[in-house]
Amino acid sequence: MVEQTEQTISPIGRFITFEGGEGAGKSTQIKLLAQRLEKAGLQTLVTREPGGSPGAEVIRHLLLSGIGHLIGGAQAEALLFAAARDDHVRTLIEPALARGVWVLCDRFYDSTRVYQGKLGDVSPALLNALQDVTIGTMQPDLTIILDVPVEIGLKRAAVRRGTAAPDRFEGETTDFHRKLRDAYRQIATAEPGRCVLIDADAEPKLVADRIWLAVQDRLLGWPQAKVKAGAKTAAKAGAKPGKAKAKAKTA
Ligand code: Z5A
Repeated sequence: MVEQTEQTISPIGRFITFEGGEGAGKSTQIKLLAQRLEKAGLQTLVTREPGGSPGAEVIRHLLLSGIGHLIGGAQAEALLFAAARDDHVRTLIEPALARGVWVLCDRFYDSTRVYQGKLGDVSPALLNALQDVTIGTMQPDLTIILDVPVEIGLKRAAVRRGTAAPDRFEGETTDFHRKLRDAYRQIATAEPGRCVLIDADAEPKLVADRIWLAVQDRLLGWPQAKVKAGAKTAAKAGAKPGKAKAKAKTA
């Protein structure tokens, strides 16, 4: 079961998703951001996809074993990811946001769009239908896309894996991972209001600082973010949970 932390009191819940290719550093950075938010007096919950809720964690095991792919290719996987997401959103994410918690999620629907859509050729019509059923009009307030050169990400992932066998997704080719990176960069370009592309090819502390500036700038409305980052965009505080609209920014 994924680590979940809930600490202090938050006035407004926010939904932040982390995306990126293999070894981009999502798990590392999500924990660092949670620590900073808690220090700022905000209540956080760290979760992940696939998984996050007890039902979705069961489906995670199926997906990472490769069974979904074996029985029906990328389309069957898309259905399984959607089933897991439905449980995760209904039982964990929405209730937490309603309580004013800041929810930080390691991967969300952009992963389906990239892995099953762009790379797996599942039709946009099916993906849109699944999205309607699982999340409706709910959207992350902010999506942090961590960007690293493929070779570096794969090297990091190999070090972390050690002698364990690669899972269904880790076993893909370098070409697959290159296309993955391109697809994420395209999402960042197409949806600058929701997404921020972060250069994650740096020391973890430096990457964490870049993320923190983006969060301050877009969700907390702290002016020092603009000063330190030399950022051009204004923060958009006060939007409804799950509905924030901020301007484009790349860090
Ligand atoms: N998937 C999908 O197909 N469709 C969907 O809808 C969803 C998911 C939701 C889940 O894998 C798989 O499911 C995923 C996509 C697919 N497949 N892949 N690949 P997962 O949950 O098991 O793992 P992941 O999400 O892919 O995580 P990851 O890429 O393996 O790792 P990461 O979270 O991005 O990185 P990390 O664990 O923080 O760091 C990796 C290592 O690098 C670790 O040893 C760190 O200490 C090190 N690290 C981290 N940051 C740095 C920096 N800055 N410098 C140096 N070293 C670092």
